[in-house]
Amino acid sequence: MTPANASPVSLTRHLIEEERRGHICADLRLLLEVAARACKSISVAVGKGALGGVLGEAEAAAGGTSVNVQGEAQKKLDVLSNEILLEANAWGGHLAACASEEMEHCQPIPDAYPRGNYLLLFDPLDGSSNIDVNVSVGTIFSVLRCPDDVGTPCDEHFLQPGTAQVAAGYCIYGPSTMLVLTIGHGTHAFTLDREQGAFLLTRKHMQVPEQTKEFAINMSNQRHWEAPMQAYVRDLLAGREGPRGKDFNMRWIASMVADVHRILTRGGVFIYPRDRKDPGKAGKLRLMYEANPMALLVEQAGGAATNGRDRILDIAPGELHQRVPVFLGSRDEVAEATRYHREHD
Ligand code: AFP
Ligand code: FBP
Repeated sequence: MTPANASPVSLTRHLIEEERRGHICADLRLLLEVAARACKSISVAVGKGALGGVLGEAEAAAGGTSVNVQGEAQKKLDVLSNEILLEANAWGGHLAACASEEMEHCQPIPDAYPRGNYLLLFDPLDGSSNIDVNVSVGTIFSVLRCPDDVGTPCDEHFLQPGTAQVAAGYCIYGPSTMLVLTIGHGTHAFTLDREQGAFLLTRKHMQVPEQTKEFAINMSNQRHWEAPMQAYVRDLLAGREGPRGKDFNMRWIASMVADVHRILTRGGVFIYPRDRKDPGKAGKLRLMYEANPMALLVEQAGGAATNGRDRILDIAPGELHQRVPVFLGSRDEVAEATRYHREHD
């Protein structure tokens, strides 16, 4: 039993206790500690802002703006955060390979270092359009087991459903820096104590309220949505006079980490639906780097996550950078949005 005046539990202690409970092995514990350390370095870079010379777009070697595998302009902090995560995770001996939203293919651990049994995926700096305007951004990560006897890991070894994740988390760089983590035994939040340089447990077993009156969606895309999505949002906007019988509020930060953090804290539904304007018409978000880790965190907090029809965590990925429609958050509201889509099919 923890005494009432006990000092706060650090991430290190939390992970050691989870290891004692048999929920993780030492290698996974060390991997998560390294990921958290990399997030601290990114937090320092983000926090310096203009003083660190890290704002603005990254330059390509050949001149002009650097673009990533998705064809999106890269910010200097996208590139820096990617390098920090790759470097921090290269030498620990617990990883076999990393895959990043910013890189076309996965990167096996260099031969100079021992190779471990895990695969790490990350979106190094999600919401990077917010960097230059000083609004919250974050890092999202997901951990999978590397299949046995694969030799040198390649992209196909990452193509596992979200249910196979052994850990997932994000770090939000906001007014405070917070790490939100699950290893499949609840979702817990740690706040960075900048004086100590340690993440301290500040919310154990986060719980997303089952119902909500708040939705998060980029309404400017409305004309590109399919019919059931149009109908669902029309009924939300109709408020208490409409079929839903209650008024809804809207929030959209354009930083998934920040929107999901709000939902884990006070409920809500986050939606990036199927969208005719995007390649493949599957919306903007990536299954492996954004949807899967966030879906696991939200489910572990009692919420739900679907692609409008089916559970996100059950989707069998076909490629590393696959996009997927995302509906996640308060359980009853995700069920309602999903019902509109299923009934339409
Ligand atoms: P960036 O990292 O390129 O800014 O993308 C962030 C994101 O994928 C996700 O965090 C947001 O929810 C979403 O984009 C916002 O997209 P819109 O700009 O289309 O609203
Ligand atoms: P609070 O300080 O009470 O949160 O109010 C903030 C605010 O005045 C503005 O910062 C913001 O633009 C606006 O409310 C948001 O209002 P709404 O809830 O109507 O979207």
